[in-house]
Amino acid sequence: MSADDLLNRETLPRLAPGLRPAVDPAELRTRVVHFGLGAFHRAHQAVYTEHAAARSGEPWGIIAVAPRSAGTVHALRNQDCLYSLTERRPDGHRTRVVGSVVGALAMGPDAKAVDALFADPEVTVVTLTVTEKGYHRSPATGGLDTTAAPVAADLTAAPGGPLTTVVGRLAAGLAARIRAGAPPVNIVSCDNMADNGAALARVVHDFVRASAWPDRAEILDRMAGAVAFPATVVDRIVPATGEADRAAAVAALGVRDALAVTSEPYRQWVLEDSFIAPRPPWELDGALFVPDVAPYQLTKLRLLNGSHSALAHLGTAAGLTTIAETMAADWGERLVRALCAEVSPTLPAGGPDPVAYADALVVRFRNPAMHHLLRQIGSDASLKITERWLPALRELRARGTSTPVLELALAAWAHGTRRAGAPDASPGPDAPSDPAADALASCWRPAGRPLGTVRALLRLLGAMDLAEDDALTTAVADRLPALDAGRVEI
Ligand code: CS2
Repeated sequence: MSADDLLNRETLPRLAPGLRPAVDPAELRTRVVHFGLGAFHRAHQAVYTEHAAARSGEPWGIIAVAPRSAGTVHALRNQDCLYSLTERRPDGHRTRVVGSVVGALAMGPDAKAVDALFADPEVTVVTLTVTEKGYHRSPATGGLDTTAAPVAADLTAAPGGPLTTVVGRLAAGLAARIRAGAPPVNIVSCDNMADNGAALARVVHDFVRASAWPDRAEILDRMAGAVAFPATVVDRIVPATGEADRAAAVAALGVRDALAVTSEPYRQWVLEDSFIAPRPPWELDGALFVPDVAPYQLTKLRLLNGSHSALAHLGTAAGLTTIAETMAADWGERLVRALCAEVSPTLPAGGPDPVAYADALVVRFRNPAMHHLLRQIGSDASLKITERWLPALRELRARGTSTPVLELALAAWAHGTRRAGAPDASPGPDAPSDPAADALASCWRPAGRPLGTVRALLRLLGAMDLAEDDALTTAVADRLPALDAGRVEI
């Protein structure tokens, strides 16, 4: 065996036993369909499913569907869907191959095969990691934005015609499953949104309602008893894989792995106990099933993701590149603790203790073995900060509580929207990306009116109320000059 060989089922038996998967992929059956083939799924749900199968002896295998990236599908197939996961600890790392993915499909080109999966009675779980933008929610209503070009195109697609949105794909697949009388199915959102189950149910229902299907009313009616949308909280820090990570995987495995992923050692999955159909016994691998995930979800979104985004935007303004670098700066740890303290009064009872949670965050973010780019976290911010910062900001301001840390974070984000899109300062290759980048940049015209810009930016996020809050917008605008000079003042 040499480093020229590729990881696949043929080379797998030659790997040291400790590197091999917990299951024999040949013994698994397709019972879970996952949309979104990214590193996060491979380092999180795929691991829980692998352990659930290994510990229960039940053959839960995953077919992963890539909404867009046919390249990843090709690469996975080349490796018989095997890939390695390297857990990076401050004191070293541990690599092993994950074996729960048994097939990979590209949503467009493999539409027929995806249809067949929805009709398959053995498939009782569909999971999703498609990021906030995959839901096409209207910032104003939270419902499906039927005016978004890809959604509008899917709504008018001929029956059986190509669909490009995951929401449209799910709605069509579920409708076909219901028409065929196949058994109930669980649709599990694993994206970082409050009440993600209900958010997904809403856009799928909205799609059916807006469709031209003659039986749409009946489908909506029957969906209630045939489809569950449990809410879930997923947690694991998974930086995008870089060249150094791939090289480390070759060194550990002795074979090439184009799909290597790396993560922190920590992982957590909390799920609403409202499944309607068989599912992998993820609890055998530590997943928590609870009646209400909200306390966990809001703690995770507002403290972890909230401080992640704040570090990303402030760190970018200060010219830094990674989370570990922000934590090495004199303001990093203070920022995390101050943001957690500011926001924690908005968290419902019943979740983790916020002070212990902040302590744990500091340790996780400090992990020097992780190379987590601020660019990755700062991207799509117009969709992320509406989940991570604005609801807490709103609640605190309604109570008359001061919000200096969230104001600073908002100022850093606003600062970056100018840099990211202004015609006179075109974004560098390392600038975070955002689907709304052009609209955000246009809020900076005419130049020289930061207060008006801050208001316009908030309006663009659908936060009309916050845009009208003069004390808030003034405080945010007042923070801009220091950030323009690369200073983080906390
Ligand atoms: C991060 C998350 O990229 C981001 O926006 O905040 O991916 C974060 O690493 C995970 O949610 C941690 O569970």
